[in-house]
Amino acid sequence: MSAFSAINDEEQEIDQDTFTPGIEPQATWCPGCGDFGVLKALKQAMPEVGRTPDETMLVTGIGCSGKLNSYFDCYGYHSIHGRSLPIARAAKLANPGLEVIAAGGDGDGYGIGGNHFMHTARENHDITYIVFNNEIFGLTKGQTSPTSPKGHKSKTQPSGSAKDPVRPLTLSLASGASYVARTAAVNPRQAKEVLKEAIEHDGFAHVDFLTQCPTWNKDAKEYVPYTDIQDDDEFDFDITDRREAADAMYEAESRLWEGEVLTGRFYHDTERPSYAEEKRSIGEAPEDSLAERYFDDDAEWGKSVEEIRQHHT
Ligand SMILES: Cc1ncc(C[n+]2csc(CCOP(=O)(O)OP(=O)(O)O)c2C)c(N)n1
Ligand code: SF4
Repeated sequence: MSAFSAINDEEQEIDQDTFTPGIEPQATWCPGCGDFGVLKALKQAMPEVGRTPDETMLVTGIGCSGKLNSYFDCYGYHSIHGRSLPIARAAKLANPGLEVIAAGGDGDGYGIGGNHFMHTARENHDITYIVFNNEIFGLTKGQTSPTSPKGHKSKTQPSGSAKDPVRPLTLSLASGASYVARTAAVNPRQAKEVLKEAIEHDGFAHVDFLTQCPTWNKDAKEYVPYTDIQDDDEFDFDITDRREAADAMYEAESRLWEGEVLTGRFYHDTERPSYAEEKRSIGEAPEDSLAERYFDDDAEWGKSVEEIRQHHT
C-alpha cells in the first residue's frame, strides 16, 4: 500500500471489479464503440500495477471518451474540453504519490488541447495520457478531427478534408515524451500490457489508443482494420534510441493512412527525470503531498486558510 493512500489502510484484494462503480447504468457508449476496449484494458491493467482506486486519479476531457470517468471508479475530474492535462499536472504536483491518468479524444488532445499536450510532454510530467483516437469528433456527431485522414468526408468537410492529419506519435516524441506507444481497442491483450507499462513509467507516458466509432465514422473500417493488428514484435529497433524510434513512428504513422495498422511501444526512456524529480533536486518541489503538509502542520494550515480568505474577500 502506498504511504499516500487516504482510505485503504488494509491490504485488499484488487481486481477489475474494484474499479467498477457500484452505480447503474453502466457505460452508455454505442454498441461496438472502441471506448469499451479502453475501459476494459484499463480495468485489467490497474490490479496488475497494484494500485487501488483511492491511490488513483483519472482526469478526462470532454467527448465520448471523457465519459470514461463515470465508468471507472477512482478519484475523478471530468474537466473541460482539451484541458485534462493541466489539471492532471496540478494533481500530480499536489500529491506526488497519486497515480495520475489523463484521458480524452483526438479532438480533445491533439486539437483544442494540442498546446497542453506538447508542453506536458516537453516537461515530462509523471502522468499517463491515453488518447482515444477514433479519427473523428464522436460526441458532437462526426466532424473532421485532427487525425481524420486527408480526403475524409464529413459534415464539416463534405468534399473531403484537404489537410494532412497530425502525427501524434512523432509529435509526442519530438515534444519530449519519455514513453510513447500506440495500441488498439481491438487488441485487448496488447492494450493491457501497454497501459501497464505506461502507468508504471516515471515520466510522461503517451498512449495513442486506436478506437473505432461505428456510429459516426463508418469509413474508419478502411483505415482501422478490425483484424490484422500487429504486435510490437513487428519492429526490430532499439526503443531507447530516439532516432530509431522516430523512424519507426514515422513509418507506422504513414502506413496507418495506407490502411495498415502497426502498434506497440515505440519509445521508452527510463533515464530522463520527471518534472517533479528535477524540481525536487533543486529544492523546489516537496516530497510529500500538499494535504500531508497542511493537515499535519497547524501553523501552515492556519496560514493557508488565511490566504484563501484574503483571496475570496
Ligand atoms: C471549448 C469547447 N469547444 C467545443 C466543445 C464541443 N465539443 C464537445 S465534445 C467535442 C469533440 C469531441 O471529440 P473528441 O475529442 O475526438 O472525442 P470523442 O467524442 O470522439 O471521444 C466538441 C467539439 C466543447 N464542449 N467545449
Ligand atoms: S458516438 Fe462513436 S465514439 Fe461516441 S459512443 Fe458512439 S461509437 Fe463511441
